[in-house]
Amino acid sequence: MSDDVQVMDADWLAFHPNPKKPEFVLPEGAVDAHCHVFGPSPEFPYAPERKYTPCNAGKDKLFELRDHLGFSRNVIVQATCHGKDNRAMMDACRAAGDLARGVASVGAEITREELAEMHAAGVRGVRFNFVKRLVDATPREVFIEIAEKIQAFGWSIVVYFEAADLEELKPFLKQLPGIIVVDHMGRPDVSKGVDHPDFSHFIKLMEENENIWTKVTCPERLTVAGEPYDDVIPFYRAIVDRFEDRVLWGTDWPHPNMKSHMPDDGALVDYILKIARTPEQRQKLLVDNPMRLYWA
Ligand code: 0GY
Repeated sequence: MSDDVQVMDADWLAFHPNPKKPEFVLPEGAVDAHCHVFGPSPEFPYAPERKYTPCNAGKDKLFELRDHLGFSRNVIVQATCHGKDNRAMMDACRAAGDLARGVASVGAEITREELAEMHAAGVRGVRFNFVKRLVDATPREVFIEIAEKIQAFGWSIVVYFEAADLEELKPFLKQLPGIIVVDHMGRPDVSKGVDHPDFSHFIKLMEENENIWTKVTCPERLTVAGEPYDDVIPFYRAIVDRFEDRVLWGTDWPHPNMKSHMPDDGALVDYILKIARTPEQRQKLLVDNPMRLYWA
């Protein structure tokens, strides 16, 4: 497949072309702790095994957005469309210098030397993905092996799964060493309401395991009601109010796989005021927590 065809093949919406300037002035040193870079494909081709083809969204666009929104730093998370080829993410981290960190996808064959090279580029974590529409299943032993290998580097682990899979995954999550960051609060089904046992189980998991953090991200993915995503607010508040030292926030730019609605990233920043209601919570969510996890 030629690169041109790949881009023409993009099967999800392009990111917002001109996001608003947020009214919420972010605290000094704020970190966008969940975002991606895609391609550009002529330089960094997409993985043959990918489940979707994104539009190109390279590092220059990401850094432009960072500055426009008022963030100081990015944590660039490897997305499935690039598979285990972490070059685009690492290139962006290197270009940003100390202003970006990365989270990689690797296989059990990864060597200590390769991990050291990633560490030098700014990588500080790996991502384990369990979302069936995004990846083919990886045996748990492989993840355990990777988790053991990264301990020498002090990295953390990002896990992505959907609410329905939590019960089955729980014993495995408890086995993982170090800090575990759950993407998008484990993707609760917000139509079931904040008091549904599925979400209570997620809260309980965090209560019982102090090494488990979460990202209070992606209202545009979790909403059922649509903009302005008010139906997701109670979920975020339930987490931020209980675990203010273990939460992260990010734009999720360029919003992979959004097929019918593309959020305005400036409006997403304003939404933070609804989910972290005190200046202290916002300082922890946007600065102290990500700095402690990724820059310490
Ligand atoms: C996200 C969400 C998604 C995709 C990926 O790696 C990915 O492809 O993370 C999704 O489709 O829900 O976290 O960006």
